[in-house]
Amino acid sequence: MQTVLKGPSSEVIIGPDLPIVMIGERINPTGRKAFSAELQAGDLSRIPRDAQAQADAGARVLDVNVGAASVDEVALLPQAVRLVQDTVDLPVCIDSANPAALEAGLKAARGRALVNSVNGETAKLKAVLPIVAEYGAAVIALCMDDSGIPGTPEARLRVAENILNEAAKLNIKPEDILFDPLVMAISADHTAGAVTLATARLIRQTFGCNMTAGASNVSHGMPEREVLNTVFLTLLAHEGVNAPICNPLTNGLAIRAIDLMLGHDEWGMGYIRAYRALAKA
Ligand code: THG
Repeated sequence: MQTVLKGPSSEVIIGPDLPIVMIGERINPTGRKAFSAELQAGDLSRIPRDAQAQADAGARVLDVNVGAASVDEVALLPQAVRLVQDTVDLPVCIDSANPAALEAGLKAARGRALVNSVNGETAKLKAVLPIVAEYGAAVIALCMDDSGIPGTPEARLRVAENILNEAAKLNIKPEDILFDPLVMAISADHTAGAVTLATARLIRQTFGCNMTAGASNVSHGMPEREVLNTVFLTLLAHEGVNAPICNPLTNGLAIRAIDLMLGHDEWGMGYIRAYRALAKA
C-alpha cells in the first residue's frame, strides 16, 4: 500500500518497503516560546529558515502548525503554508485542531497535502473527512474517539476500523490514510510506549496501512530526551510506522541508520549521504 504526497513539483511515496519518510515537526509553537511570540505578532520570518534547515536534514514532508494561543489560524496557516512551499519543494502536513484552518491551509497548498488530523470523534469525522475528499488530500487519523484515548491496543484498532469505514463512504481509500497509534508521555505512564507499539503492530497486521506517530511526545518530562526519541523511533519503525513526525535536525542520521538496518538502503548510500551532510554542516 502506497501513500502518494506531492509538493509544488515533487512527489513523495510512503510505503512498507521504502525508506522512512520523515515529517519535520519544527514548524510548531508547542514548547517554543520565541516562535509563539512571533506568531502572536504575525511575524512568520522564522518559517523559511526552519523549512530549509529541516529539508537539508532530510525531511521529506513538513508539518505546519501555527496554533499558538490567540492566533487566528484561519488567516495565518495558509500564509505559513505558502511561505514553506515558496522555500522548499516539499509536500506539507497541515496541522490544526480547527477544521476551517485545515481547509484554508489546503486551499493554499500546492501539490497533494496531508491533513493533520481527523480522529474517531463524530464531530471531527463530519467536519474533516468531507474537506479531505473535496481537496483529494491524504489524512492522518488518530486512534481516539468521543470516549477519549483508548487504553488498549485492541480498542485503538476498533477506532481505526471505524475511521476506515467512515472514510470509505466518501471514497477516501485506505492508502490515503496514515494512522497514528498515538504517542503519550512515558513519564506519566511507563506502559505508554508498549501500548503504542502494540497498536502499530495490530494496524499493520490488520489493515496494512501506512502510519505516522509524533515520536517526540514520548520523552516529555524525561532527561536525555534524544536518547528516548531515537530508541522509540527505531521500535516504531520496526512495527511499521514509516512516516514519523520527528525532528530531522536531531533524528536524521538515526532514521537513515534504521533504514539501513531494515534493508531499505542499498549499499548504505542514504546513511553515508546523511553523514556527509551532517559533517559538512
Ligand atoms: N501526532 C500527530 N501530529 C502531531 C503530534 C502527534 N503534531 C504535533 C506533535 N504531536 C508532534 N510535533 C512535536 C513538535 C515539537 C515537540 C514534540 C512534538 C517538542 N518540542 C519541544 C518541547 O515541547 O519541549 C521544543 C522543541 C524545540 O525547542 O526545538 O518536543 O503525536 N498526528
